[in-house]
Amino acid sequence: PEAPAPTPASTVSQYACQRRTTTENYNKIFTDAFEVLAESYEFNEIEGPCLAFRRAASVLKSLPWAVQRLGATEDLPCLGDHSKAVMEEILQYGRSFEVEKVLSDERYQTLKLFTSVFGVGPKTGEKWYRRGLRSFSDILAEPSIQLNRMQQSGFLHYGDISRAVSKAEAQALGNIIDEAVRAITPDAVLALTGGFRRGKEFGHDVDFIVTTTEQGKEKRLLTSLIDQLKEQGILLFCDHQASTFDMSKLPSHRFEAMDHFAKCFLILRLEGSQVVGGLHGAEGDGRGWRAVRVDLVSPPIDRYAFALLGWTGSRQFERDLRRFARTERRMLLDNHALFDKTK
Ligand code: 8DG
Ligand code: MN
Ligand code: MN
Repeated sequence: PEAPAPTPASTVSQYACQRRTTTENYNKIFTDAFEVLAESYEFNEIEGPCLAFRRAASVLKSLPWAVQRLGATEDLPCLGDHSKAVMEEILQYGRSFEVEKVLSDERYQTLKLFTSVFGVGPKTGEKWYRRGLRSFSDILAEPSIQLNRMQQSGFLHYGDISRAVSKAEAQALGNIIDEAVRAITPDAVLALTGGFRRGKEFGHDVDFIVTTTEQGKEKRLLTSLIDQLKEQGILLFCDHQASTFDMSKLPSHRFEAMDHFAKCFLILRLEGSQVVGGLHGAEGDGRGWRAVRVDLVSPPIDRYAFALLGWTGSRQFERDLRRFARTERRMLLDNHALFDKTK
């Protein structure tokens, strides 16, 4: 096949939402390094450089070619001196010493491990680290630690939910949820969103939007759906957050990472999934089912488009879409609405 026409670096937009990006990443060696550094800054609550490395990674991911010399990055946006220095190291030595230093750092390793548990964020991870805890057995043996319900499920299903979810598994879950919502109401609307909507082959969870064409009926739908899944015996964990959405309070002028729609963070039991020995022990071996993380969000139907757009991701794409709306169009975008600031 013919090689794709090279994208000139000077035409690459600073906004992720203005860049055509394939699912293939030709610059993984650099973007993996940037992600380690971004995460390390995140663990230390240093927001600027964290975002800068994530932005730089996003730019490199959009290129249909691999960067082979630093000169090729000259006209690319969002690559600062620090990013370029890391790339230079990798180009010259095949690895970055700064990244290796982070990877061998005990605090980074411990926070990375702790935050890999469902329900454990950087704050909790940090708290446990400061108390001298370094491993899961340290945590589970510490009598003064009260794990919340989410963290208990996180540990219980750790092996399964650390394992990537395949597209086939996402589709199987989609069928189960589709059948369940259609049993509740014939006017149900179900959409697969998140990474799988973007065409990814694997994900860390499966994200769905569920609603109905009848405005207002959606809140009962989510509750009924959870009851259905419980009756089927496949609900392993459920954290249900009721809607706090209020149309009259829009627009919200502050940047909001979270939206106000009813949603739930679930762990579901998926039958008949091919479970082979995974990275993290033999939890699933020979069992015929696996645990999967599922997110459901339930906006009223007149907010459907915004919810779908907001939950499709990626996080960087969403961030830049909002920044583009604000800076280039004088508009406010979030998961609820789009506002023209001049009107
Ligand atoms: P992955 O699961 O395959 O790792 O990737 P993903 O599907 O892109 O990530 P995600 O963490 O499942 O998030 C999907 C999108 O949903 C992402 O763009 C952020 C968006 N999102 C919201 N609100 C919330 C929220 O309250 N929690 C989470 N986890 N994601 C949210 O708009
Ligand atoms: Mn997802
Ligand atoms: Mn999700």
